[in-house]
Amino acid sequence: MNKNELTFIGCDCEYQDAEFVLFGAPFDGTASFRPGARFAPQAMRLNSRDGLETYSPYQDKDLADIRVCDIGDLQFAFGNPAAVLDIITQTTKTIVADGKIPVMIGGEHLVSLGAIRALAEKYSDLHIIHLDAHADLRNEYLGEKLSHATVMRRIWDIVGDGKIFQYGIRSGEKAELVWGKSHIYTHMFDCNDIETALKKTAGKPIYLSIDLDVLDPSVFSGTGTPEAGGIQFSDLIITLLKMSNSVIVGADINELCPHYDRSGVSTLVACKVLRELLLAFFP
Ligand SMILES: [Mn+2]
Repeated sequence: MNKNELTFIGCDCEYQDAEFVLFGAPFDGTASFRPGARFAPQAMRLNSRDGLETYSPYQDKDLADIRVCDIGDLQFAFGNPAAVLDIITQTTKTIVADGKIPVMIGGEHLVSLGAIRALAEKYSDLHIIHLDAHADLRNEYLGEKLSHATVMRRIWDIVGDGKIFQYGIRSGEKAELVWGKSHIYTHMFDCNDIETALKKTAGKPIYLSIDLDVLDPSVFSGTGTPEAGGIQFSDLIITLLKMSNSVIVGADINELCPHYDRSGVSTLVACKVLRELLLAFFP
């Protein structure tokens, strides 16, 4: 008999042996429209056990052959985004100091800021590749500087001009998109032209942040702020595979809200994206 331990499928390596460390950041405290992303990490673990193979036919690789330790969800006191971010930063620092690559399951998109704060401390030349329907470049949103709608602007505060490459963007206010033109690289509507980012980030440390609402709502409806006109699942996989030679030093996927898709398909889509992400960056 063994004790019951729920990890994402194939991610049950011991911590000291792991190359990747997976953790959940179940926070959705700044969600402005539909909350629920806090339920994503556990829903993904549970659904991955019965609904996902460890083997990827896209990459001919298997999660069983790579060393990933799922350390579970971080524990947050809700209601204080700054304190939540501190916990994510400290956890990420520990993982990085131990020579491992952090992979985070959100949560809402603000959680990316916590991980990037830690990685930018270690990598002064950190670049960001950001897949999303939303630009997330507002300086403040409803009076708040820390928000899912401001997260890329806060990340820009840290990394500065020319370091952020965003793809799939199809929503934002005019002012933030105009601001973006002189500070970051934005490719609207799809992930074609990812090669531009790959050329400019070649050999540089990259943090990859995937807001799953970059996918079309017909593929992925279980999210807080769905935006029509998104990319297909195959586009996302092709984009990940094109990045497989990049120096990825950390990654996250965020904004799955399992309860808005009663079919459960969105949760399984998120599971599959995570599997392909983990396998794409294993040498
Ligand atoms: Mn988004």
